[in-house]
Parts: sequence; C-alpha cells; structure tokens
Amino acid sequence: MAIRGFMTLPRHIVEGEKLHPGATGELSNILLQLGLAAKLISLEVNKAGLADILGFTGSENVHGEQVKKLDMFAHDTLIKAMDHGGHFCVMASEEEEDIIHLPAHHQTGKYVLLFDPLDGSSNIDANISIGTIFSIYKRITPGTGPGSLEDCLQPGYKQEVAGYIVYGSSTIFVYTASHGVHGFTLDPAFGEFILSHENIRIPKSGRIYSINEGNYFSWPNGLKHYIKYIQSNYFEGKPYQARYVGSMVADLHRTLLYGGIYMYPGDRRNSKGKIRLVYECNPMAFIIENAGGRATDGNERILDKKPESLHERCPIFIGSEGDVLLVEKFMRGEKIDKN
Ligand code: AFP
Repeated sequence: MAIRGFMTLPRHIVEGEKLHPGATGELSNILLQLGLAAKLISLEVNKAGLADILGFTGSENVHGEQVKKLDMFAHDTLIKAMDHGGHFCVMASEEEEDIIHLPAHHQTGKYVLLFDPLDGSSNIDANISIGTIFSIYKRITPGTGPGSLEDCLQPGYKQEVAGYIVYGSSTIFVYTASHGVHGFTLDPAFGEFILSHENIRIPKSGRIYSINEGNYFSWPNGLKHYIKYIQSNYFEGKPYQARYVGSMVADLHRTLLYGGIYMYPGDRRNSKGKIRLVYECNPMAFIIENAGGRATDGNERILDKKPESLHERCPIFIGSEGDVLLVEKFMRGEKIDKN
C-alpha cells in the first residue's frame, strides 16, 4: 500500500502548529493524546456486543441516569490518557458531578479539559452511533497550581480547541483549533486517523431537520409553526426531510456535512431542554461556527453564554446559518413570507 502523501492526524496537528506563531506544541500534544484515547474507546465500542461490557453498572450518574459500563470505560480512559502530560490544571466530565483534580504527583499546566466521554449512550445496546465530545480552554485563575470551577465555567467563545469523535459505521475524529474544521477517519487496518474531510464548510442552508418530535405538544408555539412551515412548503421540489438519531454527535456530524438544523428546545416540562451547555452545546457551537454555521438558544449566541454551573442545560438551535436564522424568526413570532 502506498502511504506517501497520507495526511495522518498526528502529521496534520504538527503541520497545523506552524500556523500558530509562538505555539509551544502543548496543544499538539494534547490532541495527539486525545487521538490515542479515541482509538482505545473506539476499540471498546466495537467490541461492545461481544464482550461482557454491555449492561448497567448499577450506579447512577449525576443526572440520575443509569450508567453503563462503556460510559465509565470512556470516562476513565480519557482521564488516564490526559492527566499526566503536565498540560492541564483541571478537568471536568459529564459523568462526574464535581471538577476533577489532577493527581498530586503530576505537574499542572495552563489548560482546562471538559468532556462528555460517551454521548448518546442510551443508544449503545441498539448498535447506534455514539460519540465523545471535548473542549479545551486556557485557565483564567492565576498561578500554576490546581485549577478551579471558575476555569471550567468560561463562555464558549474562549475555547482554544473543540472536537468530537463519532463511533459510527467508521470512527471519525473532528476538531477545530479555529483554523478550519477537519475530519479524520480511523483506518482500522493500521490504526491511524487519516484526513478524510479537510476544511469542512457547512452548507448555508439545508433540507434536513433534526428534533425529537415526540415532544411536539410541549414546544413553544413559534417552534410548532416553524416545523409545520418546513413540512408543508416545498423547497426546490420537496419538503424538509426529518432525521433524528438521538445521539447529538451523530446528528450534528450529519448536519455539519449535509446542512440543515438540529434542535433541542426548551419546552413546557424542561424550560432549558436537555442538552448540557458546557459539555455538548459549547463545543458543538464552536465547531459549527468555525465551519460557517450558527448556534443559538433561539435568541442568544450559545458561545456568548456564561455557564453558571457545570451540568446546566441549554436550549439549542444549531446548523446551517439560513435554517437557524429562520427558526429564530418563528420563535420571535415574526411574520414569514409564504414560500
Ligand atoms: P444519552 O447520552 O442519555 O443517550 O443522551 C443523549 C443526548 O444528550 C443527545 O446526544 C441527544 O441528542 C439527546 O440526548 C436525545 O435526547 P431525547 O432522547 O430526549 O431525544
């Protein structure tokens, strides 16, 4: 097999470093370690149907949900892969209530790592795509010792890097460090991520909407009107198509590539919806904006929101700019011209 010219994830990261004058190489090391963790989690996800790894551990996570073994495997793997490089002062995971301090015997550094180790985990038993989401910030507290909660509660626009790994029909690692959004597909034969999606740009508008329509009767009226509008009008010959996996990483990966919109609104029962601001909304908003898209809570830009707590939830409308702008108009009750 000819491998000349292959752009692997490590090579891309190292070459990308040259675009950041004065870069110390620290972020590159972090991304390389995340790539390694992604491969380990991917291997375990692929074995999920075979090994005695499916099923509940019997314990609940901070949201009162049953935790599956694979979630904990991903959580532990990320911590083990990331805690020793001397890059981080603090970490936080969607699977743990409080911030995670680095072991005392490891050096601390200037970065902060936030992650959702295995998003969409209620889909594991059905062999449906799931994913890992991460974001990296610089610490804001002074000093070189352990970081604090304050470091983890920064608005999303301050992210240095964000990314996700989708474990689907193949495993794909997508990240942005502000210079474009790039996707790498894991070649299982030689265990390396290969550049497969360079400088991804989300279409300005799409023809796919993604939302849990089972909640229709709890939605705000503006959103109900929007959904009926895109279902009952023809756009270039047909109405919008509905696609909803129920794994945000999978739904957002499709949205990034094909365009359209993913929505998880607040509703009558949960005014802030379900999706977590720190672990899911912020990294996905950073990626989508860097690809030319838009992400709001229906009113305010997601990346401008200041998190108040680690596990807070936030309504989200994210995807192609044209689609998000349109749903916002409906949410504000503005008059929309008939198509
Ligand atoms: P799980 O990790 O509990 O499966 O939740 C996944 C998720 O946070 C997000 O990935 C999905 O888009 C969303 O929840 C699905 O929620 P609904 O089941 O309420 O549609």
